[in-house]
Amino acid sequence: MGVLKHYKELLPITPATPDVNLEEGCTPLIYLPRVSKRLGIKLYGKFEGCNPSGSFKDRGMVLAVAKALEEGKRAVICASTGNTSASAAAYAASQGIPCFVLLPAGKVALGKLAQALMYGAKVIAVKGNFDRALELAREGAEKTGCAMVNSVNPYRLIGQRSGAWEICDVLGKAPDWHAIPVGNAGNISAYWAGYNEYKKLGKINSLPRMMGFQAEGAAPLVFNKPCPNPETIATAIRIGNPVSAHLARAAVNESNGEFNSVTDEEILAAQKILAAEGGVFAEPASCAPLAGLIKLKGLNKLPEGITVTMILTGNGLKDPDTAMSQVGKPIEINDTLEDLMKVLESK
Ligand code: AN7
Repeated sequence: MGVLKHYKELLPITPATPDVNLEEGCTPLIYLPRVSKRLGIKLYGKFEGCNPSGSFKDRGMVLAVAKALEEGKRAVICASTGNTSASAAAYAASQGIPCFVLLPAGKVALGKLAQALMYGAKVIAVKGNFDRALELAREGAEKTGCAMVNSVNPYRLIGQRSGAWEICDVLGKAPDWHAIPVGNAGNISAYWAGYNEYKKLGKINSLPRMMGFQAEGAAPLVFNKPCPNPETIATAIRIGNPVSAHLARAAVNESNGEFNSVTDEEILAAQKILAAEGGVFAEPASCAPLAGLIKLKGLNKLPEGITVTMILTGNGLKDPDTAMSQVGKPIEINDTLEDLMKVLESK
């Protein structure tokens, strides 16, 4: 039914809020038996890749675009490592308003670029990194009156709280740990706010430890200082100066959580494990939490038997290039049964 309808009572919806809806939300919370066994925990992946534009961004974008229209704005603008732009472009298309997206040139996964272009956004490749593109987008929004739909827009984070509500609605409780990738640091902040709201409403009686994971080459929250030249294969979280750093720090401190970093190699290994032992194909950034859990297990810092939800923030199909560089090629055969049998009977 879409996030705005599903959680109408918990969102700032007024009679004047337009009914924007791409049937986002209600994504599957998938129990992962084989990966759980490997880690000695109960592990669930919330597969945000099932959202209409293939990432968690749709939860907040639907509200941000609805409120922009309600406030009389007639165009949206954002900077993005890819998923925000795909989501903004999709909702703008559904409402028939222009969308401008600023991307770090050459550093956006192919599927995300294809999406923004197909949805009809004006796509601007900035010769600079995401952090610089975000500064430019903010200035452009101020000068033109376009609605800024990055997570500096408060409605983005309010809509993203719905992920936490869904987890609690399905589990009937909060998880022990909430594991999540951290880039611009909005999502971890939104989830923490969402869990707290549910606790206040008496829908859950405990709160999870918020465990944030960053790529080692782009880990300003782990190393406690901005990273001027962020670099990682997980381009979605190639961010050096997160706008919601203060909120994310508060979430981790208040929940007795942690920030940890993982290497690109660990991320790629985790992506393969999630696919080959979990049956779920998530993009590299989304696999930072699993990489982190594996790392913590190796350090004897993962308690036995706990319930962990990890947020699989984006669909693996968005970044086919990275995936293909990690796996072998198909086995090519002549169109004969003899050739086929050779393959089927080989060890
Ligand atoms: C798959 O699209 O910042 O910590 O511009 O695409 O809330 O930023 C994407 C971020 C994790 C990090 N996983 O979330 C953008 C953008 C995926 C992402 C994150 C992003 P935040």
